[in-house]
Amino acid sequence: MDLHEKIPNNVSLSSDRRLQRALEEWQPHFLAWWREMGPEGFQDDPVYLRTAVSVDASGWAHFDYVRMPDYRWGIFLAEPVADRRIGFGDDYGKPVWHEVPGAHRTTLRRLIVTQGDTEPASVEQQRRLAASAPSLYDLRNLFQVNVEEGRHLWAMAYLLHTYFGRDGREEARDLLERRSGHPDKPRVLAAFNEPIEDWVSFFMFTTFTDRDGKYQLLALAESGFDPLSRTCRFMLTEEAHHMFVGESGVARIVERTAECLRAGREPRAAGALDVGIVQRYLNFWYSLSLDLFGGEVSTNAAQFFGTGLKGRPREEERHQDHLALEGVYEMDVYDEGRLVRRSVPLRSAMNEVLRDAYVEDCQKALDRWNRRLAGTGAALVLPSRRFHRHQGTFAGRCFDPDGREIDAGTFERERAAWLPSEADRAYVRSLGAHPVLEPGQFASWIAPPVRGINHQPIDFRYVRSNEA
Ligand code: BYC
Ligand code: FE
Ligand code: FE
Repeated sequence: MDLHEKIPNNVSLSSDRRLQRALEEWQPHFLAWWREMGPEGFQDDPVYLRTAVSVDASGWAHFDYVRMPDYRWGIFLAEPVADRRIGFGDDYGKPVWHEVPGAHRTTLRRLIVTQGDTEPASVEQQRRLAASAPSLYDLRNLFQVNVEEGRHLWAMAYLLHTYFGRDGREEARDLLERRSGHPDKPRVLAAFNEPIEDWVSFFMFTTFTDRDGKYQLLALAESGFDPLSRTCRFMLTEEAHHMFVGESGVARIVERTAECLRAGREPRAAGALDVGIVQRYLNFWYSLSLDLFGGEVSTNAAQFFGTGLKGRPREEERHQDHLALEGVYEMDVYDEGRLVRRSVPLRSAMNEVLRDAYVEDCQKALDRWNRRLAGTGAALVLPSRRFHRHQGTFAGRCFDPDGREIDAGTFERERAAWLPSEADRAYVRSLGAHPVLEPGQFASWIAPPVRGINHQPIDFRYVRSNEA
């Protein structure tokens, strides 16, 4: 582990002078991007952050105060697996690639760029949230997520620089040029161009959109291109915390709501959120996140699988047939305007296979939230996968949250019942008009966490702001 290098890494960067120079050239551009597009405010305040110091499962993290621009962003790959073999697709059983196979170069680069693009995008989306932070604890968690997404960007920039020559360098620069929501140079995937202007959105995003990240990373961790696999395996260890932030954030919101309901109080009268508004934010971010899996039937997905570049989560344990040439997936798709049942060749249905695993995982999060609501008569539900979709076979049509097709006029009339309205957003904004920055204090709409970070007390000074 070279932790004291300019770029901390476990890839022996110092033995490859050319690569080291290229990355040291990219680094100031990254820092300039962070200054411009990273969190607004608090850049000079010490934040109690976790930094990667080793890649083994037993305690890779080190906690200390650090100013965000001084964060030790580095390049960390999970340890190699000896004699690893390609686990699926046409090259099943052959040794994994340590260099980019020429025939798959463009496809692979595109996958890496798509993954890499989401990381800085999320930082950009979340950059104004500090001004409405519900507590120092939450502020710190936001910044932790932000610096780690920054590190995920480093991970993909490393692959582009190391394995894709000149065009890789250009792609790595472009990752710092696109901007979330920008009319001329937007981020690649739709959900990453949506603003995240309040903390309810932030917690829903880290629950649902970071969870897409988990599933995409699980699929890429299976890749026959070993450097990508190792990179994604280590990223997954960081991803778990992002989903914890989201899921526990919503759980704490719901906790407050449930307290009000049990006491026979209207949640809004106590400065909390009613179940309806939580459900509408959930509907919005869940449906956008479903879109991130791509079309139900996809030749791209078939190609990713066939070429051994992107597999299914835990391919070896979960599946017997690693070629997936014979199986079919039964699904409803639109054909000439009519919904019909189709047997889709399994390889072309890989996006849906991944989406299935994701939906199941999301349902578990909802079950945990609903336990907090027990006894109140209220519950949260996942809307139908058809609801509010912009990619795939259901895009361009209207469905209610139960999945019944409706006409566009009905959808528009019901929109405010199903998706966050301007009034909802205004209400949530009003709750965050002032940040709560006193240690141990929490905004009215969110319960304190059960415990602090890294065994620290809940009223710990997680961000040492406003200090001389
Ligand atoms: N928005 O064959 P199709 C994360 C495009 S999140 C806009 O149906 P495919 C994170 C598609 O590119 C994980 N465009 O889909 C989370 C294609 O374009 P072309 C990110 C979309 O290609 C929180 C066309 O539609 N990682 O890490 O099988 C914070 C038809 O596509 C969208 C990855 O995504 C969309 N939602 O699947 C921070 C992994 N969906 O070819 C980080 C890498 C589809 O017609 N990416 N399109 O020009 C992939 O594996 C695939 O590109 C996708 C799309 C799964 C995204
Ligand atoms: Fe990430
Ligand atoms: Fe993440």
